[in-house]
Amino acid sequence: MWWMRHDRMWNTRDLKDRYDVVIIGGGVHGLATAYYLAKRGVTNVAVLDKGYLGGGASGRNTAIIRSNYRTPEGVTFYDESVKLYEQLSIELGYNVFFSQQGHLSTAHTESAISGLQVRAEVNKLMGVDSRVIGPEEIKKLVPSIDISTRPRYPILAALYHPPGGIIRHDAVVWAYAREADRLGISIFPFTEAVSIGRSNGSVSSVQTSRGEIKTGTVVNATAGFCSTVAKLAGIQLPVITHPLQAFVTEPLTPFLDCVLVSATLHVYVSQTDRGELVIGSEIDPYSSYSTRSTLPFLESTASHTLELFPCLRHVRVLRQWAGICDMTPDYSPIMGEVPGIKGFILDVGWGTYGFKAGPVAGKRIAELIATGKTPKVIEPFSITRFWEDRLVGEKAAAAVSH
Ligand code: PYC
Repeated sequence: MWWMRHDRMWNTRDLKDRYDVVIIGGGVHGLATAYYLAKRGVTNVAVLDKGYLGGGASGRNTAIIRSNYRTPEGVTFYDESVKLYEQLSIELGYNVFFSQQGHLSTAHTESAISGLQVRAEVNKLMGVDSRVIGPEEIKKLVPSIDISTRPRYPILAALYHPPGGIIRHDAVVWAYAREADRLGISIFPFTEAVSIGRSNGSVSSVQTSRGEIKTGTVVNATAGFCSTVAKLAGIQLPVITHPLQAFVTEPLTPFLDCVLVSATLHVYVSQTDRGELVIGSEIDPYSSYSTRSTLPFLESTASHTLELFPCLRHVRVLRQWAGICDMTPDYSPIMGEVPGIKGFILDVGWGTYGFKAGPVAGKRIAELIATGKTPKVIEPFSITRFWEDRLVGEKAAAAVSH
């Protein structure tokens, strides 16, 4: 009977001693890259992950999708990702529950309003739907929000971005993995890269916990661990890893169908299809690879949430967790080949905004590998920008990580 079949989402294969491409990192970025490579006919590809698929940043983020960035480069890039996400359930034949319920970034000071106005104008110029709205319109979109003058920082305005929303992040990872596998990609969870070989200015091999692989192309898609993996190839990245924490409440009757972000209060809130509230804050202020949760985070984030939604004061917290984020100095990612090391390709520096970029990053890194040409949309994010003095400053648009 078809409903009792337990087909595996992806197969277990033997590790070969040579692949055309080795992707380190089995999260949304690595798996999307593999899928788009396979669509281009490049299938002799191994995806390695030291843990289970999607067990790093892909399974720990708060699943917010948006393209309301601050720079033209950022807006163009993330807009392509939103468009790919819109088609993903159909393209991969798997419901990823993308709910484009709209995204609100509130302003609680005059200077924050100016910042949102700049973003709205850049968004509009690049064809992205965003506008600044006042408290009355915010209240219509989110009736339970407190727009009174009671809070210490009352809400003055918000950037409203209708295409933004939330998604089921596990479903995205599984869908990419399943389709990549079907198209012939080899996926190896619990397989750690322990060293990367170089010869004559190129990468030449990856030593793994299960044996050596010869290859001419290695993709580093390891998010919070990207600098440790880059070090295996002898490269130091301008990246510092910080923990980012979040928590989820008990399920509530649906009352919030808009993602709400307050950079001033360092909090973002959304409600899942199951009714739970997913709530997060800024990165922890210290560098660490720890994924432990802390009580001070929970206390401060919960109290800031109550400034926005006093009606939640009796709601119980179900669980909290942490991920780790690879922060760059300009809050933009680093993508492309490393000059001087042929075949070593970076897809890193994703900070607190990596999940929303998975499809576009995967598609464009695959294009770079398949054609040997850097696609225009990722050109601004080359590592060379750090010594060519052309940063892509996105700090003002990073939900709350500052
Ligand atoms: O950039 O939208 C964002 C975000 C939300 C949570 C962490 N980052």
